[in-house]
Amino acid sequence: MTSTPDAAPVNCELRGNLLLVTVDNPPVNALGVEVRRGLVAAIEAAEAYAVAKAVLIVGAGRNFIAGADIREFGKPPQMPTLPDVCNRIEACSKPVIVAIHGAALGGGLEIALAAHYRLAVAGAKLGLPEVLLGLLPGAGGTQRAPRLIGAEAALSLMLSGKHIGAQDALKMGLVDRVGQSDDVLTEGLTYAQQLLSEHAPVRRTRDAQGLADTDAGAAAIAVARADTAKKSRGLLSPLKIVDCVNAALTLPFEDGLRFERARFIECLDSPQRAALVHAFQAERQVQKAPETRSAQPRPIASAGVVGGGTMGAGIAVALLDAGLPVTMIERDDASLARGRAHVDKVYDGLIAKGRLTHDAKAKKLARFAGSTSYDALAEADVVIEAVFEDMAVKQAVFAELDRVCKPGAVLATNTSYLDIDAIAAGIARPQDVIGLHFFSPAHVMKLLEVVVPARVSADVVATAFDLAKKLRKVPVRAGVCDGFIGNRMLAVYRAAADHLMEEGASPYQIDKAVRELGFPMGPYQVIDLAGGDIGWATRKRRASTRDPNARYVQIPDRLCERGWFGQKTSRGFYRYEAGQRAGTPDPEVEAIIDAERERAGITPRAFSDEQIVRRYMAAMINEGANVIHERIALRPLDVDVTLMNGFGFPAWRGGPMHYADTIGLPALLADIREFEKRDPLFWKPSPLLVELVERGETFASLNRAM
Ligand code: 3H9
Repeated sequence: MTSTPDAAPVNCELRGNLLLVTVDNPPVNALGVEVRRGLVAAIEAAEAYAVAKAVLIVGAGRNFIAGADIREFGKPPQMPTLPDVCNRIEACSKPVIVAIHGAALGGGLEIALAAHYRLAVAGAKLGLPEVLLGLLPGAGGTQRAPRLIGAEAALSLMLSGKHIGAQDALKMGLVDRVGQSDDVLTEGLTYAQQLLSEHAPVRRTRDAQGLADTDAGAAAIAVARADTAKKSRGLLSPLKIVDCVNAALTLPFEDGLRFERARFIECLDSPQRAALVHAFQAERQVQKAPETRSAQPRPIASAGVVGGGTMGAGIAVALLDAGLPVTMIERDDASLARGRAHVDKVYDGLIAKGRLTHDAKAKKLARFAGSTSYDALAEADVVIEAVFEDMAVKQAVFAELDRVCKPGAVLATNTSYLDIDAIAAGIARPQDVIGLHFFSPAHVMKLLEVVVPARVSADVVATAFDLAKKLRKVPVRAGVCDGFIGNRMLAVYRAAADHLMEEGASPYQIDKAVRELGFPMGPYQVIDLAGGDIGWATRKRRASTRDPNARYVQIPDRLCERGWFGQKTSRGFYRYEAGQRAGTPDPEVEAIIDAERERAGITPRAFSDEQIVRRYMAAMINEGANVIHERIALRPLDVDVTLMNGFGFPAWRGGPMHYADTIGLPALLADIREFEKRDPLFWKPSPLLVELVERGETFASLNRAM
């Protein structure tokens, strides 16, 4: 079905003895106030027309209904509310049938649950993903879903936020029928006529018996409660979902609805909801880089990867998973064999976890080829270089690519910090050179920094965004500078952590404070995981260009000099017992830190966790502001998406720039000015932060303005 631009958001049409109600609110038929009013009016009309014997609700365009309109959250409520709409549908005295195609999510599925009969066609995606937005299904979903499909299945849907297909929904009892074809209107009309001819009665989900076995319900709730307490650290809505299902089990329907409404409003008003909705919207905004509007992407049907190390292999897997044929180049047979082995290992890991079959692996690998000759890349549409991080090595690779690749091929580098303008300048086609900065493991991590050098043509940038979509990555447009967006910020906030450590906080306290903020790991756990030798090599390489007046904390070097590189050597900032990934604090490390403090002439002092977090976050945000100020990132939201998708920043805090707005920019600037008194070289307030404070504005105002 297609939608017309000025159509009313809900259209009613009599089709014989059936009232056909079409929700038509592009792009995703969200349940904004006009749609809610339209749906109530449609039900009233159905009640009023004697000729209408039943109601069929469908969605126009690509989806049934994607849920409540998230743009209305945080604004004054407008009547009718979505629970009112669902209740009105359920109360209708004539059978209400929904026919679902595309997304029936959140409030969209709640509309379906309130209807009396449900059909879905192949390709339908059903789910209650509110939890991912810091919410719970608040239009009766927590009360109706368990009654319809039982507490366990309902909890699983609501706590995971996952989408399920039509067949699974049928098995679960979420829908009554799966259409024979994907023509949702025809399927819906046929089903409705059949129900009418059978004199099918009005059948209300509130009366369904999914919770009749109260022992099974109570057991599912107990398991979910224990699991949620463990897994959903810091999150507000998951436990409330469990409470609501408990209410469904223990309270009459109307009371359960009231209970749900109160919990929903608590979630709606929480900063977590604001942060998670920001994260959702920001992830969509980053896809719309200026070049994606001004230029057409080049076609990408085949890819090459230069380098078969961990990064190259991960990138190859990401490309293979996107269905592309991939050619890997290595300098000799032994290196190529290692590259293949890396790719194999990734897939074997998935097979071991039951996420991939041997057959599927074989099919993917049938598209994988390796060569020691660059000539094998002659037909590739895109080549991604992932060789050793050294300018001369990279330039040599690009000279080869320039020699062998066909005109128009996109030539990408996966460098983490080298000057891509310099790489591009070395060859005859700088307009084709771009940065595609993947994060390790490259086939898993969602973030892809699309680094845009000065001379690249717009269609190459558009191609990079198009490729990111194929790879199911979240692309963020970044400018060229040392470390681009993410690693540049990381260098600064890690340095701030080192300063704290040298001044008296233990790495264990810093890690704990950062974890409590919501990060999965603290900075020293991350170093131990990645390998301390990586940062050490970079520090040594940069030693000659470092500002001799800048503060340099030597503690990490002292550990590396002992060969303590982290998990892989069983010692780093932590000690790791054989086979254990969790480390334990190491008194010898603490002694080394003490000695270093003494050598640096620092008398250690105590820090509270709050002081640690304030300083750590101030460093991160200040550098984020610099990155925006220098146009390395387009907007604050690009920084947020980068940190959330590549650096473990908790989505429920919305990224560092959103977080900065929540704590207030004047307070943040005051902190930075205070730190500046002790270390003016490190702590220079970002001009953008100063400007925003002077104007009384927020980072969010910049997201809106651009
Ligand atoms: C809820 O329902 C609460 C209720 O329980 C209780 C209430 C009382 N509202 O993702 P796309 C926009 S909470 C407004 O790129 P796709 C989106 O921002 C809601 N706008 O497309 C984008 O805008 P733009 C529970 C929305 O095809 C455009 O649509 N529902 C909404 O890749 C296209 O989006 C959810 O959490 C919305 N609800 O994927 C579902 N959804 O063009 C959230 C999307 O300006 N939505 N937009 O950038 C999705 O998961 C995906 O959008 C969907 C389509 C799968 C539907």
